[in-house]
Amino acid sequence: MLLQILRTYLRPYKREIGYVMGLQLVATIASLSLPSLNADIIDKGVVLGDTAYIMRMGGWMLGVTVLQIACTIAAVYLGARSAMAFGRDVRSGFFRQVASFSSREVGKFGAPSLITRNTNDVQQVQMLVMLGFTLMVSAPITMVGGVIMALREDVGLSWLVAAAVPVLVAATGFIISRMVPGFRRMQRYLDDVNRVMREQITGIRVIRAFVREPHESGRFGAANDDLSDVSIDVGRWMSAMFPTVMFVMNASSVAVLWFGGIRIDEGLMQIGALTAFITYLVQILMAVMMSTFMLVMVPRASVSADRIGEVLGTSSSVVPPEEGITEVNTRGGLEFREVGFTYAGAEHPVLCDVNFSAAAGQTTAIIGSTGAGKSTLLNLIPRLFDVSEGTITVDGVDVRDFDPEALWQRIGLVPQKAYLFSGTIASNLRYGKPDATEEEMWEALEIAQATDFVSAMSDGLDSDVAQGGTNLSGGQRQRIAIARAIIRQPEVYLFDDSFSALDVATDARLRQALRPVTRDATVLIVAQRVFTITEADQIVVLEDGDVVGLGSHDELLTTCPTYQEIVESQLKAEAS
Ligand code: DUT
Ligand code: MG
Repeated sequence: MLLQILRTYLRPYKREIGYVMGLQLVATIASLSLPSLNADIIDKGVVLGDTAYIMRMGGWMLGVTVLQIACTIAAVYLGARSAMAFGRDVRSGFFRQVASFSSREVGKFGAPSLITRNTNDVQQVQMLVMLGFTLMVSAPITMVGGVIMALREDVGLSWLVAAAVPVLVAATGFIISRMVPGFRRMQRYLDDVNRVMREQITGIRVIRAFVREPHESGRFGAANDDLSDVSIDVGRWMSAMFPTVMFVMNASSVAVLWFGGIRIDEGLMQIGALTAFITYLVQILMAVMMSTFMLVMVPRASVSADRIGEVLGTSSSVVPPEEGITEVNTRGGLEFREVGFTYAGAEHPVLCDVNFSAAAGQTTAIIGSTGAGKSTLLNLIPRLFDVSEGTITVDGVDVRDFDPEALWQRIGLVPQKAYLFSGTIASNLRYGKPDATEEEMWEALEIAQATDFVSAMSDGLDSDVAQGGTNLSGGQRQRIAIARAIIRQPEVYLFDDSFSALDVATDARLRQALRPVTRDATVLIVAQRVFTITEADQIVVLEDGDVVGLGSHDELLTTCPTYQEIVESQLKAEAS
């Protein structure tokens, strides 16, 4: 999965990557040639007292150093830019994918997880890419080239390289292998901390109301402690890393000096060659260490890549048609034909064999106990989910054959949980109709019985709305959501329990005001209160996903026991 993501998202940056590799190559070769030049200066210049040679070679070294610095700066700059661009592309691809998801797929991953995946996990992969740009070329060349150059200086000491490299690999490998499981757990605990925190922020009112703060603090504390324990554990091993590496490097330098000294005494080696040999050994060991370090990041990034790939590989269960229908001349209302629906992963269907039709100009009410499937039924019409069986038609056309835009244009949905976006009252209403004028907005608010409180707000239509509409009351939010649907003047109105947060008098007034607006439209009302729907043209009674009654209020009172029960229970509640 990691490879696949890298291949897909790095492809546009092929040319930049080529430049980076080229620049790194030049820089690495330059840095490999420096110790050897230095050795020449010492052995052929300093020892023989040849000042002209020293100046000439010194000039060379200066030139090579400047070249190396310039190439490294350019490579790092280009590499960082490509890696960041890579991250940006993955995030935007991820975002587009999630935007195409239906509620089913969003529910499968969960919002917090989707957010972590698109931020933290992408960053993990991006870091690997960045490190890869720096090391991919320089590390292997330094290792191989360093060995060759060191051998050129002196073959007699080569066994020291052969001894030092495995020692360093074993030491760093051991330390890193202790850290990897810690990294994994860290990621998981980080998720826990995020989750608990998120839950508490969302549920802060409930927590206060039930005096659960000590309990919740404890819960957060536990998750937080777990995270810090693991981090400390990892940190301990991490702190052992640097001394170990330094120890191996210095010990091998001492060994080179020791054995090299003996060889110089015997006249087998020159002083310059010895200094160059030490520098090459350090360069090789550095490259080995960095490569081991990069190898650690691979499993971590690969876990993250899997998590990203899972989302990128999930296609929406609601697929828009290739060539959707945009224009329909007839106004045929709404029809459910043998509709069945099962939530993903659920054993039992939520809706079975639902049949009814609602003509234009008719009001259809849906009533049923909690969990009967009313919201589900409504959500199937704008294709928040797709039916498992049967068909739903709007204007005689299967909703799955509509162009999504055209379908949504016909529908005004007021969801059970009214969601408003951060912005102003006006910006929220414009979600319903982007070019709505002020007059249209006030008109819609008037019908939705929202004029009073909106005009009482300090800035009227331009008053601020917080994210999710949390600075408004539940009933106020509902009324804005209703106005948002009305302003659109759709053919099909879907009210999901939209009057429940309104007091009885406002409810009645609102329905009164709605009547002229919805004269030619198909209206579906989900309601809890029987009196809200007594005047409906037809009432669908749902019980556990089955339609157990269909007819007007009076008909159902005589034919449908479930409906009788609902009515009786509400009358009793009113009387008491
Ligand atoms: N359900 C799921 N997954 C969901 C939503 C609902 O499994 O994402 C189940 C829970 C419930 C059934 O579907 O048993 C019907 O839910 P729905 O929200 O349609 O019920 P409702 O009639 O709208 O209930 P309420 O009156 O509480 O709004
Ligand atoms: Mg519901």
